[in-house]
Amino acid sequence: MSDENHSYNPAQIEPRWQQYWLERKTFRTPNPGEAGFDPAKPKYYILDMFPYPSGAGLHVGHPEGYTATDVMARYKRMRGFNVLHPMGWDAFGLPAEQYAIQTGTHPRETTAKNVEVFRRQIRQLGFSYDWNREIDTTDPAYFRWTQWIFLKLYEKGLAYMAEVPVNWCEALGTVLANEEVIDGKSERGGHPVTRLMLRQWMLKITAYADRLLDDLDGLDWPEPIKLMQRNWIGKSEGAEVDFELDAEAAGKAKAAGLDGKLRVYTTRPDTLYGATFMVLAPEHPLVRHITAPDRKAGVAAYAEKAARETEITRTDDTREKTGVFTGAHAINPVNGERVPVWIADYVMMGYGTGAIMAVPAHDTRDHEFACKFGLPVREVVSGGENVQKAAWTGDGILVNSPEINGLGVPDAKAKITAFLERKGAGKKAVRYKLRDWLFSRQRYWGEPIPVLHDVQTGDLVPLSPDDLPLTLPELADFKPTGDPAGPLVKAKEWLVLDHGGRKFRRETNTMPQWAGSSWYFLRFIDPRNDREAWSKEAENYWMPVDLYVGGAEHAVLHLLYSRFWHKVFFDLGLVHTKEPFSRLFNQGLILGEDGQKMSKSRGNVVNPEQVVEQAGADSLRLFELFMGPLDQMKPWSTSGVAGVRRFLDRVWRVAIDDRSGALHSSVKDMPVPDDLDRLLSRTVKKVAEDIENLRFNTAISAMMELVNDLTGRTERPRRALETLTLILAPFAPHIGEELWSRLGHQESLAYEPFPAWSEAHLVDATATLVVQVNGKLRARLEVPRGSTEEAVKQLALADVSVARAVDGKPFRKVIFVPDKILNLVV
Ligand code: ANZ
Repeated sequence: MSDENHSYNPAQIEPRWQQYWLERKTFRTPNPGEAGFDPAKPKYYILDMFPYPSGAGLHVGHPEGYTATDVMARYKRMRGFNVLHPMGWDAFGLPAEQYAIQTGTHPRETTAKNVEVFRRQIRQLGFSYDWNREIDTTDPAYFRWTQWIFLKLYEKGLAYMAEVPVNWCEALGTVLANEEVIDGKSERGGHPVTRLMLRQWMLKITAYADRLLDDLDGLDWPEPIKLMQRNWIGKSEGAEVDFELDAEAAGKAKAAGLDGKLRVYTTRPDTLYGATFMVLAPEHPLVRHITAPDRKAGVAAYAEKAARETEITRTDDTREKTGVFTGAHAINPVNGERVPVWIADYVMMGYGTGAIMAVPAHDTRDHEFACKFGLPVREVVSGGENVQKAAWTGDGILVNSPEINGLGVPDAKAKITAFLERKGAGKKAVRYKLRDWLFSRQRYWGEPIPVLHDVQTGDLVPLSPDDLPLTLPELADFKPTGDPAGPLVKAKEWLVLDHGGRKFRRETNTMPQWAGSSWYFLRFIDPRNDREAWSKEAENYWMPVDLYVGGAEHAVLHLLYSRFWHKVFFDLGLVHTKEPFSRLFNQGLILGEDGQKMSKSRGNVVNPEQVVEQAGADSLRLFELFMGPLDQMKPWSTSGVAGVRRFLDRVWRVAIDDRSGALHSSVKDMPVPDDLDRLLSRTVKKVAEDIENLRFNTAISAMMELVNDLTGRTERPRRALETLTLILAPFAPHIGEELWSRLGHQESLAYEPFPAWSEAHLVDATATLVVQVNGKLRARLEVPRGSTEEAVKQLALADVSVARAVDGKPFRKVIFVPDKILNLVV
């Protein structure tokens, strides 16, 4: 016998099984109608948020979600499902472009290289993706359909161009969507963002606001994500109220062709009697006309300053209130009171009507404003302590309000709104915070927008679907031009074209990063289709996604955009479900060993490749899930990895003799003893249920207990080891396949049925039986379940207190209820 070491060696077995799976296409998933497709099986579509292939490669946060979905995918295959489990690359994006600007390397090259690294790293972890379905959003064969979708949106009037206030990021040389601006800075890079009016492409997501809101109810999604979407859509119900301008201001407004009315939006029409002044957004079109001559300079200066501030700054409630009086007045429609009209930057032009009635007694911002400028505060809802000191925003009974005195807030709202409607001075209104989606970027590395501009007429002419894909022109210099045209204007030949005597200029803005990911889950179902984006048949079978796992940071970006597109597809008859993702799960962030967020600068980043080298992919996978509940934030731990590695060493040793490499001599073809059989049933059931509920850490603990038990045995029935191998395999598939083959199986275990458990085994083996003598409790006995009356009687009489009570007397009557009670009457 050689003294070669046959202990568990992942470095040897893991690459071999990865090769095996790839070569045999073990995880290839046929579509309906294709060879090998089994229509009798139910389907399960399980999706990861596909990564942006950054230059830094994979970090340990990626495999957390990917391992979770992989366990589920492998488990579902064993439970007899047709499983769709694909992977691809969300590869348009700023980093590759910025690298191109610095180095001149074409983003296509950088992207291809990064994809290469990601693919290798992901394959190294043994995920069971169907690599035949790999997609790349930057591939013309893919983005041709992204452009096709854009044409559909355009056709439906959902894509339009408009002069809009935008978030302009000087450092990035592009505009950004509201969702991409966080605290006044760009989401990527943290650069300052300013406001500018530009003509841009917009998508009419607001037309879907109600459906995006209502359909959240039916989704199995984490509540915090649903709440964030609800808040982002921000539906509010209230009233529009018209205040007449006083005669002088009204005259000036009318002379300028404007209405002599000041329309406000309020969610609290019940407080109308408490309106003591009005505030207009500084950009409000009335401002220029109604401002008194002696106030014009001050008002203009204030407006100019406000225009330069971002919306985020302006809505920051902690800032001290500022504003100026216009000199004009308006008339309150319910009491004829004359109130002053101010401008202030806390009123936004883009929300409601860009004007408010200020009720300082019941609105905190208005209260601060009134205090600062000495404006009156009038209580109209009782319940506050002293509204002169602080606004009362809660419920109460209406006071100082002749039409509605004595009513509660909801009744007062309804009554006053009806009153305004009768007077023709107002009506019910609904508002949303959601804005249309700014869809153009001044960038190179994105999907070209397939539209031409007629140079003479300025008309927009969409390309024909037959002209797609419209590919990117080659450029030598990717630098932003600093103007709204973007770098594509540099492609002189690509830019202009003559057609039928007309001269056209191509649209030079590209689509945002989010375009390709708004529909990729639909391409996965039919990725090589070159006649359509996806076939109806494939869509009917695979959609919706049954489980979607990814980070919570996409709550109001990708997860809202893709729901929007999906609803458009639904209206076009392209998909049969209203929602794309039935169940969503957010994995928690993995922190560095120091408990801090991983970052290059802190030097606490864990590289999965190194972990694989030291402990093996199966250990990495197990540890990713053993660390704690999937949805929680948790720190990395090197000793934790070593711990799960020791567990796998033990798994190996219960089956394999590590001196010879043969099956361990304790492994026997023998019936499974009763106690072990019960433990097996309990473990299998626990693991199955935990997987279904994404509670992987407790499933792993249960398997550890089973392995402890097996380690302590000198005889290990083959069936017990096979069961262990099969339930462990979804988590640690390499060691799973290796043991399975060493246990004598020729085929991969990927499609072996998941072990069954027996419910009968789950009930306790023993029962606690009560023994009475003449109705008096004398003993409690632990007996094997199903013990006979005779056996129980023997046991009972052996008990001292029972024997004493019976005292050798004959039984007059014996009452016996199996597993429950023995009553001896003497
Ligand atoms: C009078 C009032 C009295 C208000 C009161 C509130 C409390 P949501 O719920 O977010 O829709 N508002 C309206 N348009 C605005 C704008 N363009 N910029 C800033 N604020 C604006 O909030 C609607 C409320 O926000 C409206 O109701 C209005 O103030 C203010 F005791 O009107 B309210």
